[in-house]
Amino acid sequence: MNDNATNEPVATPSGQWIGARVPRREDSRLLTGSGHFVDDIERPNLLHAAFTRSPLAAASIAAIDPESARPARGVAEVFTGADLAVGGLSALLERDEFTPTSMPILAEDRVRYAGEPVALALAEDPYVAEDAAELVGVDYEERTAVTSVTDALDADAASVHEELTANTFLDVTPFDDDEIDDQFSRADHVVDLATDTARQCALPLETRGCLAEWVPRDEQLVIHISTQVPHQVRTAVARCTGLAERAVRVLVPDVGGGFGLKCVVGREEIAVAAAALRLRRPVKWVEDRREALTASFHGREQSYRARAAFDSEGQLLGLDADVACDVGAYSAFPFTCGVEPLMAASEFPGVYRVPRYRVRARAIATNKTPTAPYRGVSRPQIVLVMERLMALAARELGIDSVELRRKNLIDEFPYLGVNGVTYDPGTYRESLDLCEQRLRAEGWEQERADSNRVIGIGYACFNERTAYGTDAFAQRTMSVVPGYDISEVRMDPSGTVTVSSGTSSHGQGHETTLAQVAAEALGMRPQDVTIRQGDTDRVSYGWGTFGSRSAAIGGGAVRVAATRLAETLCSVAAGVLDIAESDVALADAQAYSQSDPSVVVTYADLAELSYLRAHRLPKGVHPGLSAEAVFDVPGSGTFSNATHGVVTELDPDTGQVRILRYLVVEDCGVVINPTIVDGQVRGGVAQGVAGALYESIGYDADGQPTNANLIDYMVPTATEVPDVTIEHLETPCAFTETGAKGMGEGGTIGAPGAVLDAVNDALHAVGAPAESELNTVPITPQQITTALEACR
Ligand code: MCN
Repeated sequence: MNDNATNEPVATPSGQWIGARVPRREDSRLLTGSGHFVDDIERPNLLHAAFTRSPLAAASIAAIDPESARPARGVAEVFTGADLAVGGLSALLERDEFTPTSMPILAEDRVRYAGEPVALALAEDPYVAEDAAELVGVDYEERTAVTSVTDALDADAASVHEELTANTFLDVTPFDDDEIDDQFSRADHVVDLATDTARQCALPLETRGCLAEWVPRDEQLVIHISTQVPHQVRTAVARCTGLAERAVRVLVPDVGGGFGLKCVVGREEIAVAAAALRLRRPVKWVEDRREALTASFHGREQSYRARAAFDSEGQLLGLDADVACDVGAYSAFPFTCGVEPLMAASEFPGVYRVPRYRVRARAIATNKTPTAPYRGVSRPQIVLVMERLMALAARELGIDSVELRRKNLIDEFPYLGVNGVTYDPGTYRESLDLCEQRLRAEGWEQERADSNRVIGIGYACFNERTAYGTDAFAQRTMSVVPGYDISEVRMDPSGTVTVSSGTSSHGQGHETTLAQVAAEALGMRPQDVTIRQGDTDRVSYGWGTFGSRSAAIGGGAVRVAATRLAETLCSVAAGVLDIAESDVALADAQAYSQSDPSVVVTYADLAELSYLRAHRLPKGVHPGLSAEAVFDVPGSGTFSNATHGVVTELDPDTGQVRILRYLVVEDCGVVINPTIVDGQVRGGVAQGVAGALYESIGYDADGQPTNANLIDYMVPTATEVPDVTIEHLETPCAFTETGAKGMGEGGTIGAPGAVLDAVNDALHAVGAPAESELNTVPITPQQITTALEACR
C-alpha cells in the first residue's frame, strides 16, 4: 500500500519493508524523460564509430583496404583487425567434449556470419562514420554457408571453423543409464516427440552501445556501456587490450533492457574500447536496429528428439532426449556456446520425478549470428517438450493430462533428482491445483460445450533454478565461474545510507528492492537508502544481473552487509547511551534502549559523531560506518516454481490464436516487492507469448537474414499480449538471507508450453486428428487453419 497523495513508500501492516509494494524509485526519472542512457552521454572531441560488416555469411577475406575510406572528408581513422591488434575473445569450457575456438574482435581472414564486423570507421559526424564504413574495400571469396543443424551435421558439410569436427563445438551426454533402453522396451506406454523452436532475438528497447574514453588523470580507460555484467566487461577489455583491470573502469548508466543479450561481451564493445585507448579520444558506438537484429546475439534455435516411458498407471519411468542447439558462428564470452545445451541437459526433468534419464546435448556451429543466454535459457523449450510429452501420454493412457501431471510431480522435498540436482521445497502440486481450480471455476469447458467456439485450456508446470552460486556454476566447467556477489553498505555523516552492489539492474527495479532489503535490516526507510550499481571501481568484483540471481544472491550480500552495519550502530549507540549493547534496538532510524525506550539517539546523531566528532566516540569504537559482505548460495541453488494456465480461442477463418485468459500461480519464496514481481511475471509472459506465437528470425539458404526489421520480425505489441492474473504462493528459501528465490525468467519459461498445450487442447476438442496437433513454435496462422481444415 502506498500513500497516493505523496507516493511515499508504506510498509506492510506488520511494519516490514520486505513484502511492501514500494513504488519503483527509478520510475519517476524514467517516466519523465530524465533517464540517462549511453546515447545521452556527450563528450568534447567525441568520435562516432561505425562498423564495416560482412555482407556474406561465409567467406574468406582476400584483402581489406581501409585506404579507400581513410581519405574521405571528416574521417578520423579506420581500423582493421590487423591495425587494432588486440587479442580475440575466448569463451571456454574446461571439458574434453568442447572444442575451443576464438572470436576475433574484427574479422581478418574469414567471416562466418552476415553482419560480422570487419573494420571500424571513426568520425566526428556519425553519418560520415557510417559512410566511411561502407567505403572500406573488402575482397571476399564466398564459401558455402552452413545454415541449419541438419546442414552442419551432413558428412559433406562445409566447416564453420577448421578446428571443429562435424561443426560441433560441444557434444555431451552428461546423463546416461545402461538400463534405459530396456526400460523403454518394457514400458506399457512410450510417447515420442520431435520439435523445433525458432531463433529469436531478445530485442531490448535500447540496443547495445558504449562510449569509451581514456582519462589521463586516473590513468584509466573508462567505458560507459549498456551491459548486464560490468565486471565481466572490465575483465574482457583488460584481457584483450593487455591493460591491468585497475586501469579499466566500467560505468553503467540507465539500461533499457538486456534479457540476457547484454550478459555477454560484444566484440564491437572491445573494438570501441581499443580505439579510444589507441587514439586517446572518446569514441561512441550505438547499435542501430538492423545491427541489433543481425549482429547482436540470438538464442532459442533448438531441435529436440525426446521420448518418455510410462507404466500402465501413468507413472513416468524414463526420459530420453537428444538436444541440438544451433548456436551460430562463435562462442560468446563469458557464458560460452555451451549455455543452451548444458542448461537443457541439466534441467530437463523439471518438476517431475524421472527415475531414469539419458540426454545428449550439442552446440552446433552454423554461419549465423552467435547466440547468448536469452531469458529462460533452454527452459522455455524443455518445459514445452515435457508438457507436450505429458499431453501425448495422457491421450494414449486415456486420462486427464492435468491428472497425469499431478501424479508425476515431485511432492517430497528436498528431492535429489536423477540429474544430480537437489530441489528445495516448493509448491509444485499446490500451484497446479490452484491454477486448475481457478480456471475450472470460470466455466471455460462449459462455454466450449455450449458454443461453436474453438476453445482450448492449457497448462505448463515448471520450476526455475535461480540463484546459481559458485557451486552450481562450477558444474558448467566454464573457464570463468560466476556465483557469489559482493556488497558494501555505508552510512554517511547525515545518517542516510548508500549501498554498492555487484549486481546490475537493467529494468528489474533493484534501486527499489535492494533498498527495501537494506532498510529492513537497518531499521530505516527505503527512501533513505540509495543503491549504486554498475561501477567497477565501487565493488571489488561482482557478477552483474542474469540467471535470476539478484534478489537471492545480491540481496543476500546486501542483507549481510546491512546487518553488520546495524551491529556497528548498536555498539556505537550502546557507548553513547551508556547502556548494554544487548539492550539496544534499532527502528525508525533511531537506536533506543529496549528497557527504557525514552533513551534514544538518532542515526543522524550517531553518524555525525562517528565521522565529524570522532574524538567523542566511546573507547575502542573506530570512526566511520560501513560494512562489506560476500554472499553465495551453496549446492544446486534454489528453485522457484509456477503453473501457467491459458485459455485460447482459435479463429477458423484467419488462423489467429486469441488468448482469452492467462493465469500464473507462482512461488518465488518470500516476495520482496509484489508490484515488481508481478511486473516481472507480466514482462516474462509477454516474451514467452512472443516465442509461442510470433517471433522467428529467418535466414535464406545462403545465410542472409530475411526479416531483420521490425515489420517482418513480428514482435507482439500491447494488443497481442494478454492480461495476466497472478496468484502468489510463498515457500521461503531456507538458504537465502531474505527467504527470497529468484523469479525474473519464470514468465518466459512457462508461456510457450502453456500456449501450445491450450492450442492443441482446442484442436483436440474439435476432433482434429492426433497428427494435426502442433509441436513447434511459433505457431503460425497457416498451421491453425490447416489443422482445423483436417477436422472438417
Ligand atoms: N524480486 C522480489 N522478490 C523475489 C524475487 C525477486 O521482489 N522473491 C524482485 C527483485 O528484487 C528484482 C526483480 O524482482 O527487483 C527480479 O529479481 P530476480 O529474480 O532476482 O532477477 P534479477 O534481478 O537477477 O534479474 C534477472 C532476470 C533475467 S535473468 C532476465 S533475462 C531479465 C529479467 O530479470 N531481463 C530483464 N527481467 C528483466 N526485466 C527488465 N525490465 N529488463 C530485462 O532485460
